[in-house]
Amino acid sequence: MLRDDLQLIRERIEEAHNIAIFAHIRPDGDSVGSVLALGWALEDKGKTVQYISQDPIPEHYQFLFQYTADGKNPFISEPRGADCFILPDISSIDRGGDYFLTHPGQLPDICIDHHISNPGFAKLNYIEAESPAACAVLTKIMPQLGLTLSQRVSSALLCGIITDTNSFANSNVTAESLRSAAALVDSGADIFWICYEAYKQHTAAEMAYWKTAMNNLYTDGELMWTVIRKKDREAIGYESDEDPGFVSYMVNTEGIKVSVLFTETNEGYTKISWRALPGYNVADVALSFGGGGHKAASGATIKEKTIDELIPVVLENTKRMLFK
Ligand SMILES: [Mn+2]
Repeated sequence: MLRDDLQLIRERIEEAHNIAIFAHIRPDGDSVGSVLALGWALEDKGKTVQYISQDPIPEHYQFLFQYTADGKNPFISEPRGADCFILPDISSIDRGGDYFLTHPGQLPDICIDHHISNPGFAKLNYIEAESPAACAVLTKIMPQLGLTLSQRVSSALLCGIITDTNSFANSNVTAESLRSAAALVDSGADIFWICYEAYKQHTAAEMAYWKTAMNNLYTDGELMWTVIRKKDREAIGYESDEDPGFVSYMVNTEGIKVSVLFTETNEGYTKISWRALPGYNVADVALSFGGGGHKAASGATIKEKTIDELIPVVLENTKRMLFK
């Protein structure tokens, strides 16, 4: 069941005292925004909340921490003694990190998500695949869960919607998500400030990353790709293996329909990110490599082969599946 009764979800939340909310591995703005928004709204209801992220929170989203009670990062890496587990924006249980894999007796209680590939792995699921962000789903359903959209909750939710829609410019934007965003602005979210902090402001190291990405750029018909190796990132002082938006920039090149970014991660794995224009479904391609995502944006991480072994295989499969 992919869309359980919201009343059941509300009852499950109301009977809980100590709630752990999980960011997904390598959290993005929608993950951080949805965890903080849910957590703050639950704290406003008197609940004890644990904010869980196995991986560090990217600097771009740390501006939201100024809304925490002590102005500090509230995230810890593992839950302790929680009686309810909520996983927003998490499309499969392994995306929640190692905790559920190493505690097979613990099942997530509630998953609220927008990924079409989500199988409904929690006890209670609410998945809206047509929604552009988990934060957009939450904006709609939180009032029905008895949770209030305060100014800080609205700011976190708008951060998620803005980042997952590429500032309302992706093909996944719906009229409803625009209405949700407008409601959040009505509740006090500052759209300029959120866009600037989460999205526009970039570091000198990110500019050097773009230079590297440009240098490694290749085109084959309607397909464009680039490669970011670990040694390149080390040479320019770009420590994170998260892409600061280059894969989306590539797909907006005239004549290009699909872009692929190959990143050698800090662990030496290969992370592949696909972006596509409407009419091309890269979710299926990612799925064929054990990953997942959306029609227009998807990803996979592969440990078994080196980046140089993978590049020709991935490009060949991408072309075969999308440009028959
Ligand atoms: Mn999302």
